[in-house]
Parts: sequence; C-alpha cells; structure tokens
Amino acid sequence: MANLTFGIIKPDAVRAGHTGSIIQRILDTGFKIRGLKLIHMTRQQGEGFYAVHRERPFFAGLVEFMSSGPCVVMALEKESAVKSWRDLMGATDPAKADEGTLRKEFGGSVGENAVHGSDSDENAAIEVSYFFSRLELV
Ligand code: IDP
Ligand code: MG
Repeated sequence: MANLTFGIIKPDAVRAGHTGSIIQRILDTGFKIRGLKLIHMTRQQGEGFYAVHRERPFFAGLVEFMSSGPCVVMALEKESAVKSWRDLMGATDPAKADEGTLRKEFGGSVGENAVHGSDSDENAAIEVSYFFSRLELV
C-alpha cells in the first residue's frame, strides 16, 4: 500500500464547484485514481473517521463541517503517494500553504481547507478501507 493514499475533496470545495478543477490537478500531478465516489457522510461516520482528533477543541466543528454536505472520497495511486498528495494539498492552514497548492488556491480557513490527505501509509490503508469496499477499488 506504499503507493496508495486516501484523499477527500471536502464539502466546502464541492459546494464551491471546485471538484472538477481539483480532480484535474490530481491527474496532472500523475496520480492514478483507483477509487472515487461522492458521499454525504453522517455525523457518526465523520466522528469515526476523525476519531484520533476527538479530544481536540475543534473536533465538534470539524465533524459538523464534514457532514454538512457532499464530499468526494478518493483512493489515489502514485509513487510515494502519501507525501506526494500532501505536497499537492499544502499546509493545513491555507494562509500558510505554499503557492500552487490546493489549499492555497481553494481553502478558505484552517478548518474549511478544501482537501484531506492521509498522513502515513498505515493511516492511508485504514482510511481507504473506511470508505471503500474491495469491489470499489480498481
Ligand atoms: P491535516 O488535515 O493537514 O492532516 P490535521 O491536524 O490532521 O491536519 O487536522 C485535521 C483537520 O482538522 C484539518 O484538515 C482541519 O479541517 C481541521 N483542523 C485542524 N486544526 C484546526 C484548528 O486549529 N481549527 C479548526 N480546524 C482545524
Ligand atoms: Mg491529518
């Protein structure tokens, strides 16, 4: 799974109509899309996904936001996929993200920052299997 990562186009970016542009950037960067679907996660699914952050002060707001509308979940393949996808996303806070990154271009705030990406190969595997069944991955 070292060449696979998990990404989300978050509800803010979907709502703003940036889904197509973000997917184009993903393809232009050389990722192969192995799984892709539009979902509207429930509060409970959001809580489960972000369980590692449940003690953080922003947890309730984060779950509220992530379940506020449709988002696009993706399994992305590329060499060094985790790092490559995080490089394309940019820093968590769009104000601190480098020029040319997705969060710089599409993120509105540290909470509503357009995209999610796994932080390790181990978490990528966990996150891909949280949202995709084996049959949904090509
Ligand atoms: P990451 O998404 O860059 O990996 P994490 O620290 O794992 O950043 O945080 C997960 C998500 O929680 C962020 O993408 C963002 O949506 C939200 N978040 C992180 N820190 C803050 C904060 O200080 N205030 C509000 N939301 C935050
Ligand atoms: Mg993270």
